[in-house]
Amino acid sequence: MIGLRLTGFGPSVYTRVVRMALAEKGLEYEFEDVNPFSGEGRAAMQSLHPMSRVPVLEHYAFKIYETAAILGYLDDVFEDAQLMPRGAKVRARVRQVLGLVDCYGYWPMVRQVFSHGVFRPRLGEEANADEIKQGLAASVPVLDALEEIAAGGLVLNGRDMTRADCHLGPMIDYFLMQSDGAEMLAERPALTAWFGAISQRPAFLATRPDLPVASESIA
Ligand SMILES: N[C@@H](CCC(=O)N[C@@H](CS)C(=O)NCC(=O)O)C(=O)O
Repeated sequence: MIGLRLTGFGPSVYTRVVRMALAEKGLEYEFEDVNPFSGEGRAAMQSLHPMSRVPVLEHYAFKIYETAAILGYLDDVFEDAQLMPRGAKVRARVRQVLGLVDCYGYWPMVRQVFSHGVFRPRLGEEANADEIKQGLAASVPVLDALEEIAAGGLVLNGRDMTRADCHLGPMIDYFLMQSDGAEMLAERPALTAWFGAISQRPAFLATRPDLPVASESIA
């Protein structure tokens, strides 16, 4: 036992980011599944996270939240299979991708396009077509920025696994489940090649959430 406990939510992309990093590093951990979108889950998360968000990592008595900080902690404590490469430029690119994803990518790609275009309909919940439209429009400059970075070859190259791959992979996986999202990715060759490579990795496949299938809809 190495004292790692992750509190997260099955379908959550940020939870999967951490799970991918743990899998890439070959680390075992206990998993506590809490739905932060439910009243009960929010209440349960309050003692762990001031905003009742997931994921939260505990390492014995040390608790850390914010996904980028969690990945950094894992690399610092468990030095094998580093997800932060050496070299000023490549490290800057890794951090740039994390910033882009957190500040500009997560909301439109996941909370607008995926949630309203895929997840809510599968759950039989109400979805809003305007959210999808706005999310797709807001995703364009984010995808363009990521395409330029991927084409540069330092990170998102499908060869060297980094924190940037873990952070972005789960979000693109969800974004592609919406048909317009898939078309938008197909128009960007460097990102398409990158995603083709990382989506074959055992850590990516082993952490893929079990989403409700359309026929299971409760609508
Ligand atoms: N900045 C946080 C974001 C975490 C986050 O937004 N997690 C989502 C699930 S993917 C969540 O807990 N959402 C609950 C809510 O919005 O109330 C991080 O990097 O960990």
